[in-house]
Amino acid sequence: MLSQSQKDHYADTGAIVVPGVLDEFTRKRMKTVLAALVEGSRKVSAHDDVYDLEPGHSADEPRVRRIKKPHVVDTVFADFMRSPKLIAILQDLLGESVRLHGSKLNLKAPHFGSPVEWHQDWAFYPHTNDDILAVGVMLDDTTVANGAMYVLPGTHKGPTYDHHGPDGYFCGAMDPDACGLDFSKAVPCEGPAGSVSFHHVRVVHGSAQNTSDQSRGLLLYEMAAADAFPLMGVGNYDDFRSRLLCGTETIVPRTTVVPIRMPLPPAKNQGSIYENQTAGKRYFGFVEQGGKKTAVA
Ligand SMILES: O=C(O)CCC(=O)C(=O)O
Repeated sequence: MLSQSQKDHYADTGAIVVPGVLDEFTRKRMKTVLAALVEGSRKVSAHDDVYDLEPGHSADEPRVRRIKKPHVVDTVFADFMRSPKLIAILQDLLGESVRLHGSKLNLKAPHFGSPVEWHQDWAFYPHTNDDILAVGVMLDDTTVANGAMYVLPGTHKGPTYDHHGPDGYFCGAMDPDACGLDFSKAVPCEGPAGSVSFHHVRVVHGSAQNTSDQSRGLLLYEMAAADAFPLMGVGNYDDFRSRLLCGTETIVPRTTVVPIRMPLPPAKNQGSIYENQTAGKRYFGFVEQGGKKTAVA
């Protein structure tokens, strides 16, 4: 459960980091499962239903940037999202009834882990109300050096920014020059391994390349109040219902006045946020090395 000041901080800024939510035993199990998955990626040469691969991935040097839907891939990830400690925090922030929208595990390997450009998750999956957040489980000690996610406090109360590229197609990234935001005010979500960040679906966030020699794993669960219905449709209704984690299901959406832009026409580069964002302008796509700006693929 959260204290009142933690709840207030989330309401004011759009994000909080709570240490010690993931126990050490489960974290080690997750790391073991993850190591086996990365090992298994040696047999894979293109993105598929499980793997999103870094540029330069090969059988000799496996480079995985995302495990897609980890809650479907291994029970350790499915079990943790139902753990009482996590559910209690979700109910504090979203209400009694909570449904999983989706999950992903973003990996940033030492020195080449891909950046994620500034965006709002809301631009990808608008709903009938915005009682939705992403849970970020830190599988490693997480610092700015190994690619901690940054959030721009208070932006969850502002507009929904344009996430379309110059060709008019959705690209999952804001134009850092046109949006008028001061990114120097962004705050990193840092914490020791086992900490968990919670960020509001509308808060602007992104993360830089991992320039350190420490890996950074971030297990993300997108969680919605059960009465928030996705405007792009529920897809398979049996699957939708099976993702209710606590409380009671409903077929009566709660609608609130929220700024919405649809992610349409769909991104030309499908597959993952990394693919979508290749069509947009880059902010994090450069690293400073020895005073020189170097483009990151
Ligand atoms: O991995 C990260 O640092 C950011 C993840 C994120 O924002 C996303 O995948 O939508």
